[in-house]
Amino acid sequence: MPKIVDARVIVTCPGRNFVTLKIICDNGTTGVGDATLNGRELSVASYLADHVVPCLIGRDAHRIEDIWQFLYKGAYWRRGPVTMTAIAAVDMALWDIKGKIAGLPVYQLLGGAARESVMVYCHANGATIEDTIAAALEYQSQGFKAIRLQCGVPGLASTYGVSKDRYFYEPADADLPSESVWSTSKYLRVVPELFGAAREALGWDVHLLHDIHHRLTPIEAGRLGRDLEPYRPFWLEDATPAENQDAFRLIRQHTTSPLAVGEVFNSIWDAKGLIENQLIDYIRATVVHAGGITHLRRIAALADLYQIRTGCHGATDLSPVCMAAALHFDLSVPNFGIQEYMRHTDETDAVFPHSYRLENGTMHPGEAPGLGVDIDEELAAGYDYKRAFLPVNRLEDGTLWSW
Ligand code: GCO
Ligand code: MG
Repeated sequence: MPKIVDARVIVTCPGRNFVTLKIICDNGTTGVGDATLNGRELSVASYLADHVVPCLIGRDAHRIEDIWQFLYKGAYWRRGPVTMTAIAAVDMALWDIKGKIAGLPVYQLLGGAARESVMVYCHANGATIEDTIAAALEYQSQGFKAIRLQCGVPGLASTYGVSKDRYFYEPADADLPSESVWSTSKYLRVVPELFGAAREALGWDVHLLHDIHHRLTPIEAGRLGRDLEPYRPFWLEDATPAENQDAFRLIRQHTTSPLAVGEVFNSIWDAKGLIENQLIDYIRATVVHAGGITHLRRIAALADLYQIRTGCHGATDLSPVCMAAALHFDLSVPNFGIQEYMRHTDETDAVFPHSYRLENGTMHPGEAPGLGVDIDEELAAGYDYKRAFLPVNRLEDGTLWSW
């Protein structure tokens, strides 16, 4: 058996913070797992180093399921983003090790390719509708088959999804949380206009997506969904906060626009009601925040019973290690829908050399054994952790709102 003899938690900031777990076996095989929780990075690093790593030493690295159950049930305190991100990092690293020992890419261990490659969506955003459409046209000409559209809201200084940089989107931008101002009524006017202009400019052969980012009430989301129906959106994401899964019933009663939820979910229990009651169409949970490949497969299997498809979160705060793991999962899962793609900076890509590739709007994890991604520890050591918070949101009268 490959015995775990060491595990290191590596914190690095090549443009943004990433936490990586590297597990080392007695036969020299190593595996990596992403443990990044945006804005709360050091809590996962401590959870791993202080409470998980000591329990891993001496274990058989092949026993992925048993180690998962040990860390989940054995902690007594179940679930939560910090715990589940830490478990995910261990799980990813163990799949990486198993693949390397087998001499196979992880997707082969998960049942093999269920498709040739996976469709991704990219991000077109701009301060105005015109800027957003111009960016979308550029992505369409590069071969992307699915594009997320976000634009500035007239009358608001800034809004979610619109970056200062044309190519890189980084919301965790301040040493203490910056504050944005939000107006639902102003926002609800601009989105149908954006989608109308987009269909005119881009035609009907490209999928168009939009992220509401938890800001509407259920009835407001029902209204927006209905207003967008003529433009056939691929999905509306995070229409309303999902702590109350029943809230989505109200949205469903008012619109046939497809709904996607779950990037902040960390276990199957967050999604169970939404899935079993068919209140959503796409589940956005991903490897790093939902307990690793092992647990995400369980969520996908439940979703498959209800014709709900996957749409894994893939923003820049998910490291290339998570991206690699997500692509192995995507390629092999029967009910794959779409994968989010946001480019990492060159500095990040250099710290995490990888075999996955992007071509013509689709991605493939590559054929390297394991996950096909590594961390260059020497390079990583040159980038010190930098505290960075996500923004908070307030209504125009100062009331704190979901960001
Ligand atoms: C998305 C997400 C991100 C999140 C970010 C928070 O759909 O990609 O909403 O933009 O805001 O991942 O850390
Ligand atoms: Mg989102």
